[in-house]
This record gives sequence, C-alpha cells and structure tokens, in this order.
Amino acid sequence: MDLLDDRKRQVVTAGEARAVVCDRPSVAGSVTQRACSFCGSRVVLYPIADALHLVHGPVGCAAYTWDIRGAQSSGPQLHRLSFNTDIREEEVIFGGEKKLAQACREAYALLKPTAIGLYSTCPVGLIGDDVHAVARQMKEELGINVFGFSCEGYKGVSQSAGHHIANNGLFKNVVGENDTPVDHPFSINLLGEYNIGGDAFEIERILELCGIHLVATFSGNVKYDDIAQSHNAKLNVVMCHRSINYMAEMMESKFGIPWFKVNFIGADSTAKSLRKIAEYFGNEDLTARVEAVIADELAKVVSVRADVASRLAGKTAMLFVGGSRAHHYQDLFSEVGMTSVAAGYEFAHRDDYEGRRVLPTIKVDADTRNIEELHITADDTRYSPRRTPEELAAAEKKGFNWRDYDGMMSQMKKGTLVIDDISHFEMEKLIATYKPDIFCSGVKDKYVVEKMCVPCKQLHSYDYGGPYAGFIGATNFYQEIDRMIGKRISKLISPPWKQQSA
Ligand code: CFM
Repeated sequence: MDLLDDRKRQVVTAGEARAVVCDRPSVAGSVTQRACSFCGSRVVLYPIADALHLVHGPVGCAAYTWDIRGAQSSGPQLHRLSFNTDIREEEVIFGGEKKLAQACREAYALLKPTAIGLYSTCPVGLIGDDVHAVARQMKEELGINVFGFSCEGYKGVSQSAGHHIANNGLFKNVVGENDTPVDHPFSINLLGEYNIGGDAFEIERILELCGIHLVATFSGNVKYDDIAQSHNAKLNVVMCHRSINYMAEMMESKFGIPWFKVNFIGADSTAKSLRKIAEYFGNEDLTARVEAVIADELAKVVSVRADVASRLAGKTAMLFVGGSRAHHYQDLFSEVGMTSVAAGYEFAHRDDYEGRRVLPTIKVDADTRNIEELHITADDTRYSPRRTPEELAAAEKKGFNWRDYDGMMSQMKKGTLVIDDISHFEMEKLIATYKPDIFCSGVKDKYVVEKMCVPCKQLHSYDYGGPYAGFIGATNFYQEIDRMIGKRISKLISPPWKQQSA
C-alpha cells in the first residue's frame, strides 16, 4: 500500500526494532477514528452514576458524548442524562460563566446529585470562561462537591489528553475526600474499567465469589463516594492502562497503594489476573478460594471454547480500536485459535505498544506539554505504604511485576502489522488486501466494512451486546464471533453490480 511519508512512521511490524510513532497529530484530512480531549475526559468520568455531568458548551458537544458508549450502572442512572449550558453567540461575546452557575443551581434543585462535574468544550477555552471559579462558587453555595475540567477539545492530539486531564481533576477533587476506613483484608480498586456491556458486573461477580472486596471501580458502576474513599484500599489493579495509568501512579505516590496491570478480557487472562491478586495478598485461604473459583468457572468455559474453536481455529482477525481493547481482545481471539493479523490503537502512546520499559525514552514535546503534569508527594498524614520498598523489591526478585505493562506488540506474532491511528482509506485497503475473517472497530467504520462482506464487531459499544469480560463474558464473545463469522448471508447474496445486466 502506498503511504504518505508521515504515515510510514506510524506503521511497523511486531518484533521490528523501529519504534512506532504515535501520540502525534493525525495527518490533516485523513479521516481517522480519533475523538477530542473533551470526549476523553467524559470517557473517564461520566460513568460515575450519581454525579451530574454538566457540559459547558454548545449543544452538539453534549449530544456527541451522550450515552452512546453505554456505560451501565446497577444503581443511580443520572449519568445517562445529558446536561448542557447550550452556549450561543451571546455567551461567546459576553461570557458564559453566569449561565453555567445558573445551570448548576437549576440542575441541583431538580435532581440533588451527589456532586457536579463541569466540562469545558472548545469555545469555553477560547472565550476564557473560568469553570474552576464557577465550581468553587457553586461548591460553597450548594454544599456539594463541584469541580471543573479544562478539557477543551483542542487540547492535545486526541482523547488521550482528556484522560490525563480527567485523572488529574478526579485525583485533586475527589480521591481522598471520604476518610472512612475500609475494613476488609483484601480490598482493591479496579482502575480503567467502565462497565460497557456490563463488563464490570461480571468482574464484580467473580471478585465477590473470590472474597475480594472492591472499594471503587474507576469508573464503571461506581458512585461518587466510593471513589472518594478509594484511597483506603490495599491495592490498585489497572485494566485500561492508557486511560488511567496516571491515577495509579498518583495514588501510589500520595497514599502508598501499589498497582499492577490486570486483564479480565479472556478467560485465561481472567484466571491469571485473579492469581496475581491472590499472590499479592499472600493469604492461603484466599489463594485456595481463588483457585476453586477459577476451576469452577473455567470448567463451564472450556466446553463452549472447544466447540467454537473447532470452527474458528486458523481464522483471522484485525483490531483497530481505542488505546487498550485492540490489545486485550487478542487474548479472546487466541483462546479460540484465531490469529490477529493486524492491529492498532487510535490514540495510544508508545508504552501501550512497546511496554512501559520505553517510558524513560519518551520525550515530552509541544503536542503533550499542554497537559498539566501533577507532581505528587506523600500525604502528610495518610501516606501508608502497603508494602515497604524492601518488600516490593523482594517480590520483584521472585518474579512479581509491579507497575507492569508489556504493551500490545510483545504478544503479537513477529512480522504482524501494527498501524497507529489508521485512516478510513487505509482500513479499506487493508481489508481488500488481507481479507480478514472478522474486523473489529467502531460505528464509524462498521457498515462500510460490512458492505465489503466482512463481519465487523464493534469493540467500543459491543454492538450493545456483552458482557465480554470475565468467564461468562468470554463465553459470550466466543459465541458471538462464531455466529458472526459463521453467517453465510453475504456469500448467498450477489450484489447488483455483480449480477448480469438484463
Ligand atoms: Fe480504555 Fe475504554 Fe479503551 Fe478508552 Fe475509548 Fe472505550 Fe476504547 Mo471507545 S477507556 S482506551 S477512550 S478501554 S470509549 S471503554 S472502547 S476508544 S479501547
């Protein structure tokens, strides 16, 4: 495929020595899959189900991020409503802070949320409205926590910048606000799990069976107060490294909570992650219970897996999505014997491709400098390291990895294509050339791919299916992929342009 020179640097093969160029502005006019920084902040925060998320900006921005992602909640559903200041010419000229304050008052009077988050869109930054000043004023006036995010869409090169801004704001304004102790020997927070398709419900089910207490999920199926209390958990485990690694690092620096990466996508990966959590706590009873749960749950998975694999082994998949799922879902495909022949992220950084070992070599430049980097020190009174530096080092010596993420490429077969920030044009060429048995992407591509007679599974919204996490999720996914690849409708229909003219 002929590629622009700029794009060639963003295409590598797994195992190649050359670093993948990523986290850079998209080639102008190339129509990639990316969204904006405002969207990225909403991704991290809006699943908090009892908080009110107020978008300060034009109505289109609010509509764009209104529940299309499908984060579920088993309790309050406030996150599923859309709140917006609907700023127009008048506010653009004279300022919109008064309108924002009034919107807070109205929303509070109507719905009595636990907290209110204020989100800045592009025009808000351009006209200079101070959402933080309004937040302070409203916090005092309404008596609940109100906090703002300077997540104007133009910041950074993709939604990834918005993740960072959201992490900073949540850390500064919410984490640590509720000092009620957590009275449980095995308490954890699950970071970077947003309960799309009920994934968090399935993970909660498994953790409960194991006797592991979940304090807060950031931020699927969670309430404001859980996050406010999360600094009292004993461990942080990270699902989506891209969107929330900042939070894990900051919580470790301020409160002494160690973290490591887990993956609950894939039955074997789920088992592995549970074992790692059990290993961290080092309690015999917990380990035995975790092993019993794994044995029990895997027994139900393997028969379905073997049946599906008998049809799908050797088939090929391509995955182009986000900053984490293009990696995680490769585990599910390999569990049924399928190969991922090409994959890439929309907005990942080099560590998501090559592993955290490359972090020291990543240079901060003009594209990333505008995101505030918080310098966190230990909390004067509440810093309590869950493991001493000696214990951390001793565990590491035995092969236990803290703060680990090896990235997508370490798991891919040598020579497999890795493409960052793929464009729509490239995607069509790729499919026409390699004819994968299934393509994983999002709604922007789905129907074009389907029209090429290749089944397309949306890995953002799951096509409103799921859950796909955990053990039940793995079974669901195998069956769904089996159904999609097995369907013969496209082979039975001949499109008009292939039919002979009368
Ligand atoms: Fe993390 Fe996500 Fe993803 Fe993401 Fe997203 Fe998402 Fe995603 Mo869509 S937080 S990086 S910004 S796992 S919304 S739930 S599916 S692109 S791969």
